[in-house]
Amino acid sequence: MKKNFFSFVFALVVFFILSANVAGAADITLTYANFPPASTFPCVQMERWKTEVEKRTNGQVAIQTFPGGALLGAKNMFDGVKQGQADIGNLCMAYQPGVFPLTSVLEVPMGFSSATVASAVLYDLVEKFNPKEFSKVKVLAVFATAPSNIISTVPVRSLADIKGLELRGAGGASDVLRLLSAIDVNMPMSDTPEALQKGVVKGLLSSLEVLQDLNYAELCPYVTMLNAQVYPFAVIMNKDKWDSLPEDVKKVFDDLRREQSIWTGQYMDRHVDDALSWSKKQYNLEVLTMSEEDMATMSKLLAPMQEDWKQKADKADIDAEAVWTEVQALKTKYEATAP
Ligand code: DTR
Repeated sequence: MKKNFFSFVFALVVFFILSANVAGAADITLTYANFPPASTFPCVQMERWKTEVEKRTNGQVAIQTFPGGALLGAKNMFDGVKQGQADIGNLCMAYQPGVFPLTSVLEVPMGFSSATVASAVLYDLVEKFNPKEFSKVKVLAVFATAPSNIISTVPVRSLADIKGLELRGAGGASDVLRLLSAIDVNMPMSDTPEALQKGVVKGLLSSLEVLQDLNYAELCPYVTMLNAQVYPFAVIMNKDKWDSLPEDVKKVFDDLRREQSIWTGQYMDRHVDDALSWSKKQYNLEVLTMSEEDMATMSKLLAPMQEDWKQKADKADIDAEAVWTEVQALKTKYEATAP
């Protein structure tokens, strides 16, 4: 009898110690999937968001991050999050042409000066138009890369050099490559290191921070400045999971939306500069430009992309003219007063 009593007291003490520990741990754990390696900007922004969320919720929320496609890959990110295979995911709109008819407007080359400006424009655009393409998910952040340039294993000094060259792109970048008569090889960034290594492609059209983050500078001694389109990204959350969150947690996420979007653009811009300096020092990277005449010809060759986007948007029941006008107004505003 006495022994039973002591066992009971002991069990009670263990129970209280364990409950105290559990109370100290997070109440809510959310999974966050990302497709490229941890060194790249989509994952850097993911870790920054995780840190901020855990801090601002005083540890009530824990974020478990999965870089490198460990939970969801580039092309099944959107569906995977909608179906709840991950609570949160980071996707690149260019990897699923036709699925994001409104926000793909950013994939039309329009001379953005930076990722910061493009990200601010994209954020305001999503706020204003609340695109139908995201109606089944909660949007936690949107941002864009810096404008794309050619990173290559062979020197590209002119439009003639681009002709017939196998270059990798996705979405709007693929259209750019096709219109410039390159051989467009379409794939997500996560498949590109292998394609470059095997010589399947001679280069890619991308923002330049990957020279360092994916060590492309080792294989590619040349960059050609085109200042072409940007790639839009979104961080999305499963709708049911979002609906299940307590109000105070929702507020933390909502308060972070614009801040995180702009933070990512600013991080990217700084990092493009750093990666260029690093690549020049480490691998003697050569930065090439094309003649003014070729740049003017390029603008003419790419001009149809605007009309093409409008036609596709119209078909998706979007007021393309209104969206286009708004994008241009926002671009003018933010180019003048970078956030
Ligand atoms: N440039 C796009 C998007 C992109 C730019 N940097 C990274 C790093 C990791 C993943 C994607 C991207 C692209 O070429 O896919």
